[in-house]
Amino acid sequence: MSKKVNIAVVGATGEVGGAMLSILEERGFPFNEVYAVASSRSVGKRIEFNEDELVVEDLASFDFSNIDIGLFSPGAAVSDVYAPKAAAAGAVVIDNTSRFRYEDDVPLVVPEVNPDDLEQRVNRGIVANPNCSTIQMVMALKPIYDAAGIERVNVATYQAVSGKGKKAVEELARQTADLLNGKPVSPTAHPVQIAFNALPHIDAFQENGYTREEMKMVWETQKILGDDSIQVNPTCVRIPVFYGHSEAVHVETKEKISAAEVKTLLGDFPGVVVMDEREDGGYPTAVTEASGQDPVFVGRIREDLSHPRGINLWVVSDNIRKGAALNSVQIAEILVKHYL
Ligand code: 3JN
Repeated sequence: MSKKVNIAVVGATGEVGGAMLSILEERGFPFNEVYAVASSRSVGKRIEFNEDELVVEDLASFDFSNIDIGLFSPGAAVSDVYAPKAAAAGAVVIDNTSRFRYEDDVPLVVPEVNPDDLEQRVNRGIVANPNCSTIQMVMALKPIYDAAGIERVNVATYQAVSGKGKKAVEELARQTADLLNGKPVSPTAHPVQIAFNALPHIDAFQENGYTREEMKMVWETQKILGDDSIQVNPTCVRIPVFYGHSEAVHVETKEKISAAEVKTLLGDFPGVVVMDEREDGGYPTAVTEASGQDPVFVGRIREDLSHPRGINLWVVSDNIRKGAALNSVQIAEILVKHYL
């Protein structure tokens, strides 16, 4: 990478924005200037970056004409207004919200899976970053899809509270402490008590009985793999874990594939680490493997007892890193290398 670019991180004070800044630094991203941008509430806050400090600037008045890449994670309603403005000013926006994901002329990209879709960034100047639960699942599905085809995916997620933002992280810590101290709790960030509990409810309920988080997994898996015939049946569950989503994924392939073949394919796939020993701790977990790390970890790879072409997987990854900030920075790296 020779060129150096100007980056604006929009939503810089949030969980994902903060991780975007750390990851730009960690990966030696070829930036010239980096700007921290957020809503007026956060203007003037200071964020440590690259042995210096960034002072948060106001999104409402920020001038994007000097920006090459906008890394956006401010919430869908804010992206709705500001991503097109930034694109019109000449920046390529990588948007981490659901606002543009389902629009036909906006590419939805996981760099290891469908990097060539980035060609379509020219349509609107916007690239969409998928939902965290989808990203880690398609990373595990892609090599299986290429080798054996996929008819159907049944998935149950076990999602960390950080997916819901900083207030949800704080609420889990506070509720846990309060309950252990015999104090009552009243939920605010989560719909019901999250500490010592599991909630089958992430994002809004839809008319078909699924939640929007579940439908995101359906729509996004089909779009990223470029195959509307793949059937996806998700149940998304919030659990009292801080960082790292886990998923029990059951795949029904078109052609028979053995667990051993799947293990080899996944082991060779970039960004995936197979951890699959049939012993205590011989599988990945959110706390012991995923949290703070880059890969998507896959374990418990086994053939389905109840289906002739079924494969079971346990897929774990840091929802803030590969599920959001890292995936966006990887997209930015490809843009710099091949397109800008
Ligand atoms: O809850 C999670 O674990 C992931 C949540 C993602 C999320 C939360 C609020 C709004 C999104 C997303 O990225 O899909 C959105 C949204 O942009 O719709």
